[in-house]
Amino acid sequence: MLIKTPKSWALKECDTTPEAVFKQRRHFLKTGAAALAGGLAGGLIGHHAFAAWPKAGEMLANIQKSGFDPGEATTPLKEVSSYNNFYEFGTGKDEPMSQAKDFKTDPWTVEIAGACAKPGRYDFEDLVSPHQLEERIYRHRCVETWSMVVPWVGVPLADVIKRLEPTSKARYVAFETLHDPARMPGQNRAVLQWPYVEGLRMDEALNPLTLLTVGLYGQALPPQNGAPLRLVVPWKYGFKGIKSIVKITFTEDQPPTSWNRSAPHEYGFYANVNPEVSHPRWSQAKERRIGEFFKQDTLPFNGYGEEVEDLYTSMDLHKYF
Ligand SMILES: Nc1nc2c(c(=O)[nH]1)N[C@H]1C(S)=C(S)[C@@H](COP(=O)(O)O)O[C@H]1N2
Ligand SMILES: [Mo]
Repeated sequence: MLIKTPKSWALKECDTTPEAVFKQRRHFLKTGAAALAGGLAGGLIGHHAFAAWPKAGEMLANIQKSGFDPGEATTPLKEVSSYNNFYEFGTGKDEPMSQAKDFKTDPWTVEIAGACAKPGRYDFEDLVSPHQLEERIYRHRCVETWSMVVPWVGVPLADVIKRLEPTSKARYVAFETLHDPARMPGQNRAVLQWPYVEGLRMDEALNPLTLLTVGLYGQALPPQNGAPLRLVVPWKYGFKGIKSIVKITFTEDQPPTSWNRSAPHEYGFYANVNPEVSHPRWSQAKERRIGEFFKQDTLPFNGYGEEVEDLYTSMDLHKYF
């Protein structure tokens, strides 16, 4: 499709064009066509923060430190990027690192659908770049009882959602991972129903802790950690943190989630970290921090109770696990 109208922000530039602006405009011309072709509403794109989005392992610019820090030792990048769950690239913890090594994430578009005023196909940078990138050090607790402490980089999901203007019918937000067995070899096996899907209730999605994540340790996400765009929901088990997102849908009904669909009595929709509710096959009372020998107590809501317990006051968390 031919693009005739330049973006509104591109018109606002003054006569001196610094190199960075020139580069980001060129980048827009390269990638913006897909977004417009998909029906992007005018005026939604902010300024790109980058001439080109950094590749995995390259440093991200303009990251603001945040107050989110549990004050615990962070897990070395080497561990965070070599001990992974990402079944699209194998079920072994060491497989995603090797199998996702050449995974291409540029260009990357995200389809926005459902009950909102700004549906369409967006270049992922256009979803993220207008917002301030933040570093947030979060505890990361897997349902299999290992844990890490990770300095993620991202933007509050709430900021992005607000710009997409969900309607009053939007009670949930559904997320979908790329489905492309040629690029994701694990999808040639039916270990899960593909694509991987996840969901949050709207108030969970809007909670300030929920981070739409593009990096870790100041760098663009390595493929095995969900490049270029993943979710991080620190008070929930790790499987809610869906990786390599290509679609976000605002829904009226609770969306299906991969692990709940696969084993409903083992994995609930909520998946809040809860030391009092055992997994049918193991206790959730303790966890092993990667790199440490002794187990430690698991905290309710993974230690984020103050921030999130109001979301669940009227709910029986044994029933809604
Ligand atoms: N698409 C997709 N997302 C996924 C998974 C997956 O298999 N596929 N695994 C989940 C699980 S079980 C966990 S614990 C976290 C692990 O994130 P990390 O590898 O960055 O630590 O990713 C989650 N996101
Ligand atoms: Mo997990």
